[in-house]
Amino acid sequence: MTIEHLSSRQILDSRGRPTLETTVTLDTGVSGTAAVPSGASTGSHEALELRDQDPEVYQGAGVLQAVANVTGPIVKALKGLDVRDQRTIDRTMIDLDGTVNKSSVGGNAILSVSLAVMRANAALQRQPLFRAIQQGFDLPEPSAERLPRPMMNIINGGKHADTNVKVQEFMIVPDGSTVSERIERGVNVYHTLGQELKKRKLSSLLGDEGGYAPSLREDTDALDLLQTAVQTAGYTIPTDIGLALDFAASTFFDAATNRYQFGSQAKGLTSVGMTGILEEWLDRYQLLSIEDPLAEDDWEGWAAMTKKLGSRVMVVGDDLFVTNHNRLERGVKAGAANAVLIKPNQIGTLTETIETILKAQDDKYTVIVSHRSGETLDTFIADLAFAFGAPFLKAGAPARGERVAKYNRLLEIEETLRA
Ligand code: 2PG
Ligand code: MG
Repeated sequence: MTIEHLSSRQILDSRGRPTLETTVTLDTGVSGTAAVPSGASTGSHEALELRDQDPEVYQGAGVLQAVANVTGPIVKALKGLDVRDQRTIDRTMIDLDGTVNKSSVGGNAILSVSLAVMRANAALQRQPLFRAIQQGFDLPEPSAERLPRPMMNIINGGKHADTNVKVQEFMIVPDGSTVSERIERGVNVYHTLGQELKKRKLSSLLGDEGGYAPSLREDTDALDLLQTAVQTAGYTIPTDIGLALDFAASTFFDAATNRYQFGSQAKGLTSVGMTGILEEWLDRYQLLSIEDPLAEDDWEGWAAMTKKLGSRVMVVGDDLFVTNHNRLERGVKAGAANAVLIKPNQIGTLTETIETILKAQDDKYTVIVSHRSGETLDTFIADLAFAFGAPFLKAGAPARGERVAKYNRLLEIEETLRA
C-alpha cells in the first residue's frame, strides 16, 4: 500500500497548452492517474503554475521542469509512504516546496501527484473515487439527493472569448429532481440559445468553455438572450433554471485609479458603482449567483456589496479566496461574499482543498466546485463535488469533450447509486 513509483508526462489541455498528467504506482502494482487544468483569468494569489519559460519548448509554456520535479524530488520524498495517508503525503510535498505559493516545486506538479494519490487509493480499495474521498476524510455517506446542480456557462465573454463582452461567464443553473433531469434541461436551453443566435444573425461559434461567443451591443443583451432561450425551451426562471454570472472583475479593475472599467462611463466605476449596477440587474433578471463582481483585493468593497445584496443572491469569491483557507477566513471575518468557488489547482493539494471546503461548510458559505477554462478529460472535480455534497458544480457548457466529461461523470455516479 505504499508509493513505489511516479511517472509524469507533458500533455495538452483543451486550449492546446501543455499541462501535466501523473501516474502514482504502488508496491502492489495498483496505480492512479490524474491531470491538472489551467486557468486564463488566474488570481494573483493562486499557487504558482510552473512553466519552463523556455522559448524553444511550446513557446515558453512547457511544463518539463514540473514533470522533472515529480519524477525527481517529489518521488524521492514520497517513496514508501502509505497511499491511504493523503494528509501526510500532501504535507510532505508542501514542506518539500517550502514556499507560500508552491513556486519552487510548482503547484501544478504537486497537484498532479496529490490527485493521482487519491485515485490510486480508490483503485487499491476498489471503490469509486467519491467513496475513497468520503472515507479518506471521514465525511458523511453521500446520497443521490446530494448530487450537485450544474452551472453551465453558455455565453462566454471576457478572457474566454475574442469579443467585446465584458462579463466572463453567463451561466444557466438547471434544477430538477435528478442530475439527469438537470443536465437535460441545461442542454435543451443551450441548443435553443444556439438557434436563437442564428435567428438573430449572431455568431454561434464557441468560446473556451464551450459556450457561445457572440459579439453583443452590451452585456445585458446576453442576459436577455438567456431569458429568451429559457422561455422558448419551455422553462421558468428561477424555479427550473437559475441565472448566474462570473464577472472575473479583476480582469477589468484598474488599480491605479481604483476603478472598474465597466459600464458606459469612460472613467469607469467604483465598487459602489458596480454594486449599483448589480442591484439593477438583480431586479431585472432574478439572478441566483454573482461571482467575482469585484476585484481580488477589494475586501472593503466585497464586504459592503455582500451586506447590501447578500440576502438576495449568492456572492461568490473565486479570485478573492483562491481556495485558500486563510483568505477564506479573512473573508468570513470581514463579511466578504457568502459563497466560495473551489478549484484544486488554485491551492495545489487535495488536503488543502478539502480544508477550505470544510471551513466554508462550517461558516455556512455555499460551496461551488469548479473546473478551469483550460481543462483535460480528468473528471476528479465531479467526484469531489459529490463527496462533499456541494450544491453546485461549475464545469462549462454542455458541449466540448473536456466539459461534458464532468457532467457525464455525474450521470455515471447517479447510475452507480441507483444500482
Ligand atoms: C473562473 C474560471 C473557470 P479560469 O474564472 O471561474 O470558469 O476561469 O479558469 O480562466 O480562471
Ligand atoms: Mg471565476
